Formats: sequence, structure tokens, C-alpha cells
Amino acid sequence: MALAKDFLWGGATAANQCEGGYNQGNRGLANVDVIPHGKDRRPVMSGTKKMFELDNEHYYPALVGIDFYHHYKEDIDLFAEMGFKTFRLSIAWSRIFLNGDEEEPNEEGLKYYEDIFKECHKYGIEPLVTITHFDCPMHLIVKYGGWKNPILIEFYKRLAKVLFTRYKGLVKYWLTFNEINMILHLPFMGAGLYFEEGEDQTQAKYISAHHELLASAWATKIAHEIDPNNMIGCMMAAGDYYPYCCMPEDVWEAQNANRSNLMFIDVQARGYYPNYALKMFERNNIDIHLSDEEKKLLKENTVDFISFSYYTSRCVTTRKDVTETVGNAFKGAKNPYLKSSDWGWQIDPLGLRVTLNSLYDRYQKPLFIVENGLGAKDELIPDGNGSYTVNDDYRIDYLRQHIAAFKAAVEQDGVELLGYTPWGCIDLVSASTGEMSKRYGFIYVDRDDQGNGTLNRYKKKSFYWYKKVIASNGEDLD
Ligand code: BGP
Repeated sequence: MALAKDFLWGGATAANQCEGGYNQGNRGLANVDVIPHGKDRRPVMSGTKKMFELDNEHYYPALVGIDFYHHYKEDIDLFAEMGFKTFRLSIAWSRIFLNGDEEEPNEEGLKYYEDIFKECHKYGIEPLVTITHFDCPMHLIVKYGGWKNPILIEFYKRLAKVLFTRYKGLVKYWLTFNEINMILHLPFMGAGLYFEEGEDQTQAKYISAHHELLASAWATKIAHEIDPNNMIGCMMAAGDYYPYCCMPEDVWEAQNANRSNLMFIDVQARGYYPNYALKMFERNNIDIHLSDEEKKLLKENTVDFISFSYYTSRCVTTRKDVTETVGNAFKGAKNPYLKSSDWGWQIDPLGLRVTLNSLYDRYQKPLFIVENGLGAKDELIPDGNGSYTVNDDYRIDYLRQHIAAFKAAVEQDGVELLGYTPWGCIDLVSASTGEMSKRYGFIYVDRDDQGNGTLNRYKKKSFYWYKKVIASNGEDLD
């Protein structure tokens, strides 16, 4: 059985990493804007260094991104040339509600995304929209404490309702929160959480996560009421944890590590907190104030499909003599059987098949790979026709192996898979490092880590390769 004829091939982006135009179209300031490049990035992202406004000492890469704000027509045209069936992008919340707590939305912001969606449909591209990809209006953080405060559920509901109403017929596929489990790892970036000294961070993270889970269930409910055709997905930073060795302690450690991420998806896909999570809350004195009405809301509004990012598998151990590594903000033991990218993320195509199977076994709902790819340094060279290109065989190689892995999961294991949108289909700012030089795209964007460059777009070798892959519905991977 080959991939379905309507398999959604495409690419993924997020407003905070490509859109820019931070002070245009009547947009408000967001947490993602004030996360700087450089040594302060990590402490700000993790909520331990306070940066609530822009200053003159730092460079903030999100403010311009790759200026998708002004280039979207040109960029969508390039996606269409590759044959995209879908394009994943996110809404900048503060473009729709500047402060987040207004009664009325900002028409300029709504019109901007409407134009993008129409542009996509011109080419038969189905938009796949993340309602929030790490962004939260700064005003909601300063005034209410971000997602720690349940009032954010009300503001998010307002946002969701406006989006579903305005884009009815234009957007069918929605994701409620990007990598919802990232709140545990990079809480300021993930959910606008800043911690005061002495604050119980664990309690703050789980109560905020609970608020997001409730908001996600509300959005699912509203979306289905407004248009029963809407397909709502959850989104997790995935990649199965392996035990470093066959010691039972390592196997147990891996099971717990997997559960710490799956807990979120258990709630969104099955509609209730699993017992192991409730017990973990009890042991750690975490109180999420779960009420009967909330239980009902979660139970009745589960997602239609499960989406996830996959860059790498992970490995854990109880042993102390093992080297550590990091991949997509998750620390773990370094797997000696795998190669690593220039940024130390380990490369494991078979791990994608493993992850797809674990998720499908657990939930029996359609899956969607909405991020995957290799962050690498590219060299722009003349293409012999008066323009420039990149010979990115390393990227082609990575993607080829991962596509083969998900095809095997579909064709040989029977996993239901809706589509594949590799991350950063056009080069954009890296979330973890703020660099431009960590590139994922099929399209090169001339901009460097300090914000210099023409912003011109150039097609890489992988552009033509991916075009062939899509045209053959994944049959031609050479
Ligand atoms: C995921 C995020 C993306 C993206 C990707 C790659 O965690 O959802 O926003 O950035 O990782 O990570 P990075 O940009 O750090 O290479």
C-alpha cells in the first residue's frame, strides 16, 4: 500500500521565526520578540532572566525574521513550484489581539492572514495553521503572569473563536499549541512563564500546562461547533526515549521519560489525565485544581489527529559514566550508535518509524509529522546561470532516510499518516539558538546571525529534489 493520493506534502514555518514585521500592521509586542540572540537567550527562554521589553544592548532576531511579512507572495509561489499540497504557518497572537485582552480583534492582522490563506488556495495549497507557536502577547505576561493565570483560557478562546469564524472555508487543519510539552523545558518561550525567586517552578509549569490543555479542549469544541469539517490536532515535541542499556533501571527510566511527554497527548487525545500523572502530581505536591466540569470538557473534546515534531530519538540512563547530549531542548544520554548534526542533535531515521508506531499503538488516531529536518550550515555558491544555489546533499540524505522510514511505517506497519511538513521549508531563525546559520530550508535566505543580508531567496539543490519527491508521491527518493 503506497501513500494515499491526497497525502499532504508540504513544509512548516512559525510566525515568530519567519514573519518579522513586529511593529507593523498594528501588532503588539510578544514574548518571542524579546528573546535575544546570544548568551542571554537560554536564561530568557527558560524564564530565569527577566526580559519584558526590547533594549539596545541585544539583537532580537524575531523582529525581522526573514521578513515573510513582506515576502509571503514570493515565498508561497516558491512552495507552489515545489508542488506543496499544504503549508504550515502560525498566527502571531499579538497581530490579532495586540495586548491579548481586548474585546475586538485587529482587522489589519486578520486581513493579513486572510490574504495569505487566499494566496495558498490560489495554488491548491491547504493551510495548516498553528494557533500559537510559542507566542503570547507581552501584556498578558506582564499583567496576568502568562499561562499561570486561568484568565488566559478566556483570551485564548476569544482568539480561537475569531480565527475559526473568520477563516471558515479557508482553513480546515488547525493545531492548538505547538509542542505543548515544551512548557516543561523552555517555559518563557513555551508559555510566557517567568519565575520569581523562590517560586515553585514545577507547580507553576503544571498548572500553566493544565490551563493550556483546557484552552486546547475549548478550541476543539468551538472549532467543531463553527464548522464540523474542522480538523483539530494537538502537537508534541516527539522522539521516543530509548533505554541506554538493557538494565531494567534504564528501561524504567525510559518509560518515565516517555510518559513525561505523552502525558499531554494522553489528555488531548484520550480526554483525561492518566493515573501515572495524577500519582506524580500527588507525590510532588502539585495541585492543578482539576474540577468535574473540567474533566467533562477534556473528555468531550479530544483532538481529531495527533501531530508532532521529530528530529531525533532520545536516550536515558541511570548510569553516571555516560556522555550527555541535547536535541530539541531535551537533554539525554548520547547514543553511541548514532551520528550527530553540527549542533549535536542525533540522527535516527528508524527512530521516526519507532515513534510513529508508538503513537499509533497508543492512540489509534491519524498522525501528522509537522516538523522534521536537519539544521545545517550551508554555503551559497554560483549556480552557473547567473544566480546562486546550495549543494545540500547532506540535507537530501537526511530527508530521504526519514521519508523512507515513515513510508515503511505506513506501508508495512499500517500507521495512518495524514502528511509531512519538514521544518523550516524556507530558512528561518532557529528557535533554540536564534541563529540564521542553522538552516533547514529548501530555499536559502540571504541573512546572517547579526541581521545582515539582502533577504534574497535562492533555490537549493534540495528544492528540486523535494519537488520530484512530491510529484512522485514519495516513490522517487533518488
Ligand atoms: C521545534 C520548534 C520549532 C523549530 C524546531 C527546530 O522545537 O517547534 O520552532 O525551531 O524545533 O529547532 P531549532 O530552530 O532550535 O533548530
